Amino acid sequence: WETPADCAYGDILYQHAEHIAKITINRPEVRNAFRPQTVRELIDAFHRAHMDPEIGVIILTGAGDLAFCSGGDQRIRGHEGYKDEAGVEHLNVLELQRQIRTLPKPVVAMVAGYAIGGGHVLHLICDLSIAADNARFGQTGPKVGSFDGGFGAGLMARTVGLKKAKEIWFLCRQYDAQEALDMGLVNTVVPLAELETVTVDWCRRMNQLSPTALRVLKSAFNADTDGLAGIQELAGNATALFYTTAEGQEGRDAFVQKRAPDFQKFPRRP
Ligand code: 2NE
Repeated sequence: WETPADCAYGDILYQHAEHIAKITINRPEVRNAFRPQTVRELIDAFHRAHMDPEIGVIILTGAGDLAFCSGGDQRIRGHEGYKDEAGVEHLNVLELQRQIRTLPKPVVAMVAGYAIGGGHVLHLICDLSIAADNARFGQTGPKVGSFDGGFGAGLMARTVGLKKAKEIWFLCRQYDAQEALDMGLVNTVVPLAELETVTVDWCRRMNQLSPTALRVLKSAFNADTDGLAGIQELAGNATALFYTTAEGQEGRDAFVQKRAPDFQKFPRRP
């Protein structure tokens, strides 16, 4: 993995290799809990990977073997959110969730150890989750006076079914990697020592495939759940593809050349 020279983060690491970006939450002393700064940096790093035409797939992970992410840093939880350096309170992880969900490249959660609370929702939001055999999953919200009633509840129910999603939130149990696999919460479970090799192998496979097909499919999977915003995402892909056609370009050219467009030459397909 290589770190770009202009990449100086405090709470995370950004690395890339072979058209894959790896974004690592780097706060192992608190099981990779996030604070507003962590989330700000994650948003910046995901934006970087999104905009980089050399990157096809993104891995999200946590530093060390003990945790993927343990959610919001409870030590700096204030009155109505997580306090930043200036004392402003945030729930900016919700913005990060939407970003991961809508950016048009596959995002893979590489999970060793705990994915708990808001950290559990982060892996849920990722397109694929690869779990090490030491991974443990669960929500703690009702135990620590919190909840995620957005994707944390709705997407969870779509992923594991309504009864199981309610169990996860209402009992605040932890589930091991095999249980997570059995309920469809992760895609595969691998020995801890093979976690990165397998994850990179999956990323390489996706990078062999059509980026446009993956892009449109990702937005298609969001479309019904996300309502008009989901349709906008899917339709944006249709617009971008239409722009590449002679028919789309005829409208632009006619405007620029100050003439009437000639759409008669284009077929009315059945
Ligand atoms: C993650 C877990 C299960 C790990 O347990 P264990 O036994 O392996 O480690 P330990 O000793 O609990 O934790 C190690 C150190 O990390 C800190 C601990 O306080 C401890 O610090 P020291 O005692 O060594 O100083 N630590 C761990 N998680 C932390 C956290 N989230 N914030 C601050 N410090 C943390 C176990 O540690 C655990 O259950 N952690 C708490 C999980 C949790 O409740 N997360 C918040 C859920 S709410 C949320 O994330 C959220 C939301 O619901 C809605 C919006 C946004 C966020």
